[in-house]
Amino acid sequence: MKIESVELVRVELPLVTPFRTSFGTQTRRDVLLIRVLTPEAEGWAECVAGKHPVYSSEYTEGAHRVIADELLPRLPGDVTAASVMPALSGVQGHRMAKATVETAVLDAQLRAAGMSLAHYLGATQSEIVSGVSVGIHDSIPGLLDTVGGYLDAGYARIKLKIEPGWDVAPVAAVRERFGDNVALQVDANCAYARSDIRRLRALDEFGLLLIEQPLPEEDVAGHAQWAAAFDTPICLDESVVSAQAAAEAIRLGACSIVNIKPGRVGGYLEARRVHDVCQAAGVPVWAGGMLETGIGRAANLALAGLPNFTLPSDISGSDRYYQQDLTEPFTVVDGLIPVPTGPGIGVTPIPDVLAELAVRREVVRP
Ligand code: SMG
Ligand code: MG
Repeated sequence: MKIESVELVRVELPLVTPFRTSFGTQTRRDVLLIRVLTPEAEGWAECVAGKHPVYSSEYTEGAHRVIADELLPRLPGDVTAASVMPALSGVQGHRMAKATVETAVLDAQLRAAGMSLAHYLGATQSEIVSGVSVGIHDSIPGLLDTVGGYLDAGYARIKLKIEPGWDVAPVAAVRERFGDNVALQVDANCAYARSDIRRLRALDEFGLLLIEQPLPEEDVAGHAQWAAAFDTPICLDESVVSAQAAAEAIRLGACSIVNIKPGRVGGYLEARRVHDVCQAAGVPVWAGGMLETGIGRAANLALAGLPNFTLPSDISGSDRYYQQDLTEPFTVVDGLIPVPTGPGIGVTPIPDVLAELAVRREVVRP
């Protein structure tokens, strides 16, 4: 395909409620979308970088500039999704930015071919089990109200964000109020040190599905120590930046479950390789989330349809984060969300909504 132009669109979206993690509190998203125009079709993608470089070193404004100034100029005149990453290999890091470019090209390519992303990736599941990520709260009663609301809304799994000082007590309170049958897991976003092991081992008595990324991103060996000491499975998120990183973490015994985020690993093609590596090793996976709008959510649903996605994913309904999504909203029914079936990612931004909410648009001609 020949790319005629690429539009970078920035959208400011308020969250329906503040989302607090061990990195801080988020009240809005600074979203970067890109739209690739080819003679055959257009392609859309969402960059998952946050407004500030706290989850990873990438952030929206930086991704915007690196895409416009460094990545798009390196694309070949005749491009396919498979040729994007090799063309960008001279740029170090910036996986979220690279993933955005690859996904938009892939979306255009699949729309032109009339094929869904789910079919292209090899999805075998037509709906996915929806979990919800619950931020750190100011009080236990407030947390219990929030969790109760999500259970009433039908979510099939609850993930509690934890940090030192907010870990065993909230888990104990949720178990006490809602019982042992609720599928429950925790995510520390790297907030602990190896020396916290004795304190956090108290979580073992609550029958959690998993403990996600307790230690820093680089501390794969520490995760291996913890995995050997805990009864609860250790799951990695931030540490798994590629299929190779996944293979090595598994080989070292650092995790027995992997959270797959396409932005973090540099795109859907690499995300599928992470899936395959884990599947071959007998390690189940689930799809992580980065508070995506419908554009990113749709693509994540396609990936989560692959056969080794056997645990509930962080793919919630649009209304978990946004009063007005950029696409037709995704809704959870009986704990499930359908995988889109239309060509490409299967959705596009609603033009009027995008026109109203876009705060900046830049057109680049490679
Ligand atoms: O999209 O529902 C979602 C967000 C799920 O908790 C979630 N994501 O580490 O897994 C994670 C976090 C990262 C985003 S907050 C910095
Ligand atoms: Mg996580």
